[in-house]
Amino acid sequence: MTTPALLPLSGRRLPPLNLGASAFPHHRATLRLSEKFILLLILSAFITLCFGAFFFLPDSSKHKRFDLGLEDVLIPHVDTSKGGKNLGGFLIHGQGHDEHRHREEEERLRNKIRADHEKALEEAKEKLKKSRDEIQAEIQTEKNKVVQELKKKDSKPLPPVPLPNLIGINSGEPADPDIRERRSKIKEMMKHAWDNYRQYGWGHNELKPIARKGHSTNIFGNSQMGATIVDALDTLYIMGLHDEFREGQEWIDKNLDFSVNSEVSVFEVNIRFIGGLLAAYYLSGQEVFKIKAVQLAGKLLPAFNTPTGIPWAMVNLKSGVGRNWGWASAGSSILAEFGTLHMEFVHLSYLTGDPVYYNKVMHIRKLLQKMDRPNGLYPNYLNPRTGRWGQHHTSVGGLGDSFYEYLLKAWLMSDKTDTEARKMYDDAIEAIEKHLIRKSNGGLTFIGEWKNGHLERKMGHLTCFAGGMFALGADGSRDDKAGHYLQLGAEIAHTCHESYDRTTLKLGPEAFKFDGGVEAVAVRQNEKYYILRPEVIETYWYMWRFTHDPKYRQWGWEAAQAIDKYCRVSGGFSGVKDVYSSSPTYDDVQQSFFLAETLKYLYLLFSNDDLLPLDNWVFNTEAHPLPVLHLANTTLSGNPAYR
Ligand code: DMJ
Repeated sequence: MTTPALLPLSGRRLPPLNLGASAFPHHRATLRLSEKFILLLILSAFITLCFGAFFFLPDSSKHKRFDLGLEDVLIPHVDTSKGGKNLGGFLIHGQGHDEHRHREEEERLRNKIRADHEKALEEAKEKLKKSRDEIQAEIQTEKNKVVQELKKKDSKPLPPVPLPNLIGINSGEPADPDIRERRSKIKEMMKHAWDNYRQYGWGHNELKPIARKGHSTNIFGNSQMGATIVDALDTLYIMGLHDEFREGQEWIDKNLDFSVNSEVSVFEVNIRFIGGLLAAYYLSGQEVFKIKAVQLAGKLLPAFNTPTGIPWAMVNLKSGVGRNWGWASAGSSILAEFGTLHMEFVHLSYLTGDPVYYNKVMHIRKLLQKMDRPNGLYPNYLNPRTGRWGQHHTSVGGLGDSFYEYLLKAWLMSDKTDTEARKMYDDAIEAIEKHLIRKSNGGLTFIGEWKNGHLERKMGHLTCFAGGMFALGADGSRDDKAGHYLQLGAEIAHTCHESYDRTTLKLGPEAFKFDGGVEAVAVRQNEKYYILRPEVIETYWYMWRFTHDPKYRQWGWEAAQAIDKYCRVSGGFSGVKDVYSSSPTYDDVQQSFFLAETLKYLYLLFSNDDLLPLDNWVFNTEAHPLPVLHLANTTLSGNPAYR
């Protein structure tokens, strides 16, 4: 707008109107502007008049507009021949015009409303004739439609990322016919576990193989997220069970939905679901797995909204509200839970180009680095509000285990460039060896737990994974102690084998003691169970890969036979309550980690080393293989280790 200079407000007087522009050529532009100003005044007076007329229309006219609907009166039109007033292309009818037409119009509308009501009544009557189930099914269909719409919105394409070199994803057939036969047997066991889950527990998290129905535990909240499907996918893939893999993929594509009002364990969902989906993505290249993993990760992020950034143990997937386990020391988060996110979160940042995941786990690492550590050990409990340790319990088994595992694996996964993680691992292992590892009177090396100021001479089944970890970390160890750590791995493998061998069923108990004349045997009744856990077989497999000592295959085969003999039922595989009893009772749960880990490690034990070679793949704590990221030419935002 050019008018301000012409307005009196500017303090300048308007020049006199000059009709002959040529008389004062230097005023030509000003005079034209003055004319425009007058025209503008006339036009605005006219518009004001028209608006006045519009607002002062008689009331009855307004009522008609209400009755008939605005569009019936404001009709785009320019024809004023019937007495209407033309305002900017809209024709407004005056009072008294077309009374007859209005009445007809009203009548038509009333009839339409009546007909609509009758139709709605008819439909309601029809609905009432339907059964409760039919009505619920219809409601569900509507809900599904809404969910599908939301899913479409969520499924934004992710940026293309160069895939790491994926080596050895479908070979490994051993030449030895005996080993081949053992491998086939493991595959058959997988098929039995899967087929029964497929038949009786499909879509549920786990299976009750005796009751032949779905099962779940509090780690999955009250959700039905098909944990077994997601956890089993990569095992199916490497075993060449492609039809089953596709079934799983289809279920995930159509049904796996994370907008559920359910409070889940952040750790379990990360290692089983995100780890499982990422591994399935890398192995198969199917985008759906990557998309689901990223969607799910987004649902876990609110768990990090604590005063320290140490995440809550649980988060409600819908509301994002987090909290800790009631049993954890003074409202603490658990070391093995918040310390077992690194691998998956780094891969998420790599695949999405979004540093948010990477930043969350690096923040945890930095915070832990700054803390005092009693005897150089990391206690199991840390309060996410205060940033202080809870009870000074330390364990390489439950509550602590996979934190140490992920320090080592962060280094391996970064193509050995994340030296900060390696240093933290080396420091921690030195402290563990000094304070927690002992030899029993009978010469068995065991890893105890630090509790209430003394060493408890008890080892958990969970702790047996450490044999494999020591062997995996041998190469690259400080002061070139590779031989020492491989030996330590072998000793732990031996002790854990003893814990199996000293039972009636040749299956390991949940925890075993080295005290009061007892060696590698469970004493308490509530520690005698075996729930299809993988840790001992996991260690056999790592030891086999690094030593090729045939005893590890032999020990693995003993365990596989014992599982097939004592845990197999017609509806799948079940845990047993007492490994020292010749007539054990079942716990009636087929754990999802049996398919993800136990059977996968057994299968790998009887495969050649070129199936998922350890130079190229790092297994997360749920045995989901993730490729080593060779990021020499790429960067992962903000990670100095990857520059
Ligand atoms: C698995 O879910 C994982 O290995 C986890 O780290 C702890 N152990 C269970 C199976 O025993």
